[in-house]
Amino acid sequence: MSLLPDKILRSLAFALLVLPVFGHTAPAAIPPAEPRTHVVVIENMEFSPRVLTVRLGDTVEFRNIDVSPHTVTEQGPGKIDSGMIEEQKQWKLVADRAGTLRYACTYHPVMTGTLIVEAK
Ligand SMILES: [Cu+2]
Repeated sequence: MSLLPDKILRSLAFALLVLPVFGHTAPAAIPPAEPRTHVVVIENMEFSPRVLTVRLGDTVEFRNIDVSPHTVTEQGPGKIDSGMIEEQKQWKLVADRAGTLRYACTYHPVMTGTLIVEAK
């Protein structure tokens, strides 16, 4: 019986010394990726890249380095519209909706692009 308190003490020591270590070294869940910023260049009447895949929460910067203004305007029922992006200007879109966004330039409907937003 005289060993019992000793055992209890050892168990306590184990709990106090070892468990916190385990607590710190236990494999953590992979943290969600930090939001990123992607760039779509508008040049020579084209969006480049024409198809871009991003993750929910990412930012897409449309950078117009062309010689004329353009827009990024969602096709279909969507409402996303940059309005006029003048030469040497940019417009940023935060991807806050998962799915496929098809867009075109209002002034030049042949200019099209696709943004694929993946859920996290
Ligand atoms: Cu255009």
